[in-house]
Amino acid sequence: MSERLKEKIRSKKARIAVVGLGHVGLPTAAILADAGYSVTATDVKSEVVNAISSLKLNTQEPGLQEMVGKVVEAGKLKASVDTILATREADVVLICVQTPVNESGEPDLSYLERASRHVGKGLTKGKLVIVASTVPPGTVKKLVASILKRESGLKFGDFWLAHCPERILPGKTMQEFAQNDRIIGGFNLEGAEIAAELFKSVTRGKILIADCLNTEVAKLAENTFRDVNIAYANELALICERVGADITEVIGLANTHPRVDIHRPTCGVGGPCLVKDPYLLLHSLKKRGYDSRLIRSSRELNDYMPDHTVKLLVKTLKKADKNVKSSKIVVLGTAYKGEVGDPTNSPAEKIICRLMDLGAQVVVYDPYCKESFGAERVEDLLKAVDRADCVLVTTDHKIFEELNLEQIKTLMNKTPIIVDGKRILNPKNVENQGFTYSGIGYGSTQTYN
Ligand code: SAJ
Repeated sequence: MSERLKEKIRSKKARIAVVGLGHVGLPTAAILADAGYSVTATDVKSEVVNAISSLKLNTQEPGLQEMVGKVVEAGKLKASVDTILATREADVVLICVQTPVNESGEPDLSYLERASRHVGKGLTKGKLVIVASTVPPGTVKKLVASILKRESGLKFGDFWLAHCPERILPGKTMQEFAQNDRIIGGFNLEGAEIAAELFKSVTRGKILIADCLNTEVAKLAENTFRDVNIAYANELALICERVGADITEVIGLANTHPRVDIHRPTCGVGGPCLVKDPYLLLHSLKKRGYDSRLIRSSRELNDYMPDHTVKLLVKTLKKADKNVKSSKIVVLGTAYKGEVGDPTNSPAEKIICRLMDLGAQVVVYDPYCKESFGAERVEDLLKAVDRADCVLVTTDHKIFEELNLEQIKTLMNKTPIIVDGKRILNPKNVENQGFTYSGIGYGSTQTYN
């Protein structure tokens, strides 16, 4: 039976359903359709489905809009709200739904449960189900497998189940999907091998097969590694501020060691993944009577950085005899990271709210992201900085690295200040242009660049 499905996949005759059309599901559906498969993309939100059918996508992902247009017009991709029917007609089903955590850091697997129920109702013998979502350890073998069995009435062996977590970087999704190595976890080996056939047809990267428990933990390890690494960079930044060193130079020097790769410090970690994936792991550990102090304290330190940034800004204003209450502050960037328009968990939210609580006049400028978190949003940078006391960089969009400081200075109030929350500006350049420069991890006045 598995050979027949593998052959259908190899010949691109396999019909595919992709469930959940967020920043992973939609590119997945488009890329599989572009590879030649007939794909039905489903989502419970009719507005998401209509946006695809009418080609009115709300995405800034480079290349995605064009690819969706191409495959929809070619009839290779269609969108629907009916996951049960899509599953019934499919040979392979990919579940790409979100796995958020709630305020108290508990996983909210309701989206995955609902998707699994719908897939289960449409599941018949001989299909492969792949979970692409990032999940707590044991979720695929326990939660998903049991829902699929219950809803379909099938037993193991009648269908296959695998886990293939995404590693795509929003902003580079289309090329990363095609080039990254993939880890594929099988409920059993046969399921992993069939899933490998599918991904072989759409990626140039290596395909690594393992048990799905190991791939669940590996995916969480990847993102908690990044969060811990960023927390370490932030810890070093706080140290540099106190010892009078410059974190950017310190990391630049340390990373010349062949086996050191320290990430970049930040005014805060945002995005859909790094802020919640550690809690998917921590929560499952708590149930097992263990707490990872390292992962938890790293998350807490990263969550502290927006507060630290506000403290730094207030201190810098004070040094220039300015009071935050009567200051106009321009926040550059509400997207959670550079070159994207997504404000999900952006550190700018906490920073803007705090500054407004302190009585500052806050204006926001971000050409990628419409969100302003309650502050005034200005479409034009020069209007934003007009009569401003301080410019605060909170997103590392490339255009913020090339600010026309000379022009900006003429528009700002006297003793203009720049606070660099992403360390994307050169302190000496900024100071030579007549600004007071302050930044995360910038304690040094002895920089030589
Ligand atoms: N950040 C730093 N310093 C760094 C790197 C990142 O402060 O050195 C900040 C960013 O500014 C951002 C946050 O961390 O606020 C997360 O950024 P990120 O570059 O890690 O990217 P994400 O959150 O978009 O993570 C995505 C995730 N993939 C998907 O959502 C499909 C995640 O699962 C991936 O592991 C990650 O890309 C990746 O690096 O591939």
